[in-house]
Amino acid sequence: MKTQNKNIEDYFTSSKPGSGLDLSKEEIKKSFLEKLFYGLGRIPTVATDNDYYSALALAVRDWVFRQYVRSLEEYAEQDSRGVAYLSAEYLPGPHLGNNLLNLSITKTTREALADLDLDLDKILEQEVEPGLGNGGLGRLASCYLDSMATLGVPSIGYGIRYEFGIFNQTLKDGWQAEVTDKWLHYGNPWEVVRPEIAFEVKFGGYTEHKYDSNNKLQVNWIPDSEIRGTAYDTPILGYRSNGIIMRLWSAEAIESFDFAAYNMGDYYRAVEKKMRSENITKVLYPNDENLSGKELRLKQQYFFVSCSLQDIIRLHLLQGRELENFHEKFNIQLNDTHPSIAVAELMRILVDIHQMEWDEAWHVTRHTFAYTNHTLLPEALEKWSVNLLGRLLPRHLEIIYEINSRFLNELRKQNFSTEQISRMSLIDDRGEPSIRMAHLATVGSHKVNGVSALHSRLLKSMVLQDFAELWPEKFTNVTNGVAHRRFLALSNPGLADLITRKIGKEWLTDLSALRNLEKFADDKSFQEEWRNIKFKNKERLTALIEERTGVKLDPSMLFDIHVKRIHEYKRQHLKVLHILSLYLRLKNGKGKDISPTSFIFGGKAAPGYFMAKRIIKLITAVADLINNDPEVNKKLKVVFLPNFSVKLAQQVYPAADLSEQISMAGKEASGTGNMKFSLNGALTIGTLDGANVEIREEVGEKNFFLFGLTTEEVQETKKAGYHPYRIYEQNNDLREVMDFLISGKLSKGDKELFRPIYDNLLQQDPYLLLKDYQSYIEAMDEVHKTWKDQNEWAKRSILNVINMGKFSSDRSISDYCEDIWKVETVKVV
Ligand code: B1N
Repeated sequence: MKTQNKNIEDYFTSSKPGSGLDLSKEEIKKSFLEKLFYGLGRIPTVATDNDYYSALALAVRDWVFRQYVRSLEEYAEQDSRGVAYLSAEYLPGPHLGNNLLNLSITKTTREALADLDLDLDKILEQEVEPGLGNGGLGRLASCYLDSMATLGVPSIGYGIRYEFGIFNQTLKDGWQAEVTDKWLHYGNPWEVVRPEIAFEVKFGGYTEHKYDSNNKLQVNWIPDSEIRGTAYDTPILGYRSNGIIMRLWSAEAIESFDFAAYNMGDYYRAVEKKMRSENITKVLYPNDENLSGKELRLKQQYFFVSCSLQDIIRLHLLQGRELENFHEKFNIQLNDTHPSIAVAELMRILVDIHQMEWDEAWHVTRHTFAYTNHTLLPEALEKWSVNLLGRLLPRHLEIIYEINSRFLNELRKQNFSTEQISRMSLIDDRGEPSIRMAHLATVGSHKVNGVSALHSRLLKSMVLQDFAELWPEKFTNVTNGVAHRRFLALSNPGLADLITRKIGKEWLTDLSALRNLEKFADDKSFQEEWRNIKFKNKERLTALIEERTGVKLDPSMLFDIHVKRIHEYKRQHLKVLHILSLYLRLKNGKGKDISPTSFIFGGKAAPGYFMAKRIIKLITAVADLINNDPEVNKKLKVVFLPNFSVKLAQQVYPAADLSEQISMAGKEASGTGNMKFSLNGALTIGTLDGANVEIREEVGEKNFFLFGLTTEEVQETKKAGYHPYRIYEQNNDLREVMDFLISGKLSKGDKELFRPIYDNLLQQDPYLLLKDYQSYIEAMDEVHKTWKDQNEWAKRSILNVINMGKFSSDRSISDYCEDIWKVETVKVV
């Protein structure tokens, strides 16, 4: 089929496809029924809810692709510079509701289905979300795809199609139990497999070095295995606009059978080889910020990087371009160091395969990549042992050594000290030699950014200090943002509706337009409407929590919510200490000032993280104690909501009164939950960590409950020699709370169950819970006092929401476009 000089629309003679926006009820009904009958071969008498979901999803996918195809044409015409976003994780959340919103057909679809006696909400409920990420980092990648689509950034998101995503969390006797995720079990109507977009990826073996007839060194990599990666495309639609593709790679064996073995009758051995290759994309590593250093993880990283780079180069060459100007046409953003082997892989492709001179290839490479750092935690900084990397990727190891030797020579020329040179080297040879992936990513990129103002500052003064001194212009900040259409328009329809009634729809594409609500902040009737919406959201969450856990909350209580991955630095256990202090106050008859509160926790612990799992057990033990004690359970309720996910998050944030953002200062790179809570009208209690600092600046000091040490004070405290035991000795309330942990009252007399937490806090307390305890308690008392004035609370809630403009991922993506990618957006409507 010839497409040159012809618009896609010209192929449709009878009816033009137009856009997928604003479809009529009849069009929706017709497409839905066609998909149900002819797409799935189902009639209503036998159709299940999942059939209805699939039929609607398939119909919607057509309209989404329609928008995507129109964008493609536009992008091709403009010949614009493109972006490839490389991320080992994505957490898109359910697609259906968001796509309906972006096509502006939610209401019409609801009516179309009602005509057929079907309920849209029930159908939406069917969708199983792709849990292809651990937490904030994966969700951020999905927020960014949403904004890149909306703003019209010619882009593609590359990643891994894990067959099993993040485990499902259940509770057994109050402990986390992991259940395998099976998101593909009922099929996935959103993706399209592209068997013709498939690449081969090599592993292992050795290299041969030879000089060719021109005396040029030729390196040949002879691998010992090869695996094929096939593309699965999911269209991601922007708001009433463009679409882009999330392209995930799935591994398969090149030959389905090992024929030699098969012919000899060893059928099982033949199939085993196939299974081994397909292992690569089987399962997501469920660790966040604590890396496993496992061989399979490195294989996953290289596998998806290699497929993605081959694909990007294919696209570049397809357009008749030369590789010499690859970097002028493509930006590749590295989402943390997980895809950073790409630096060596691009060098290999340019030098070994396309015969480019090293210096030129290095110029292209360094101008192609940009690197986003997401963490300063030492245990999360990726390092691969030289031994392992050399065994799996022998040629890449040589290339990394070459990059390093040239880089260190530069430093020597510039008179860097031996100490500095060994600190900056890509190879850490203290102990078992390993590659510092953050250094590789930094050296191989033209820009390096942190994810909040504070984090970017700390990145420059700590982890990458030497590099920041060498290349100050390379370092920049892009504060994270969130997809406000998903996390406000879609998940909080009541609030979205009120906002739109007052100020129109502008905020959907420009979140800073929320400032137009300022004049209503003091308006009593507006405050009342605001409060009613929150109350309804809390009623809905209450029903969900009762259904899932059996615990019945009271929606008139303060909903104090702590949801995020369970990690010691995030200090869920500090929240527990506070709850126990309230409990003891009530028990001692000193609780009259306490505002009735429901404490809601959620979040997964890495399956091998001992302390995190014990913290979950502690929360559920405290919940059991308090919820079953009639002396306190009118004032306090505690619940752990299992299996926190994007889908659940969309129901949790809109129901929150108070957002817990209580990490030890200097540890949370940004946080994005903090933004989603504020966007939905929760007030924050938090430390000066990550993006909390900027949230507080935007919403105003008065509308944010601050406590705790600053990053600098944390550093000083540690430097001076920290002795948590002394704080314990001096603070009577704290001592009572701590001793309660090992009293056996939380654990049917078992005094040892929580001793690991107790001992850790009294002996090391690496995240300074005891040091921040008193300040946290005082800030919480202030929260309870403020809650008693419901008008004041509503006013502060309104001021939170209307000042969230900065935290839309649209703003973040605009920053990336201007500061890092230098791309212009191409809007298609
Ligand atoms: O990335 C988020 C930030 O908002 C959070 O503050 C930060 O903690 C989070 C290894 C990570 N940093 N590092 C990870 C995830 C998976 C993995 O295997 C590390 N996640 C973050 C978005 O910037």
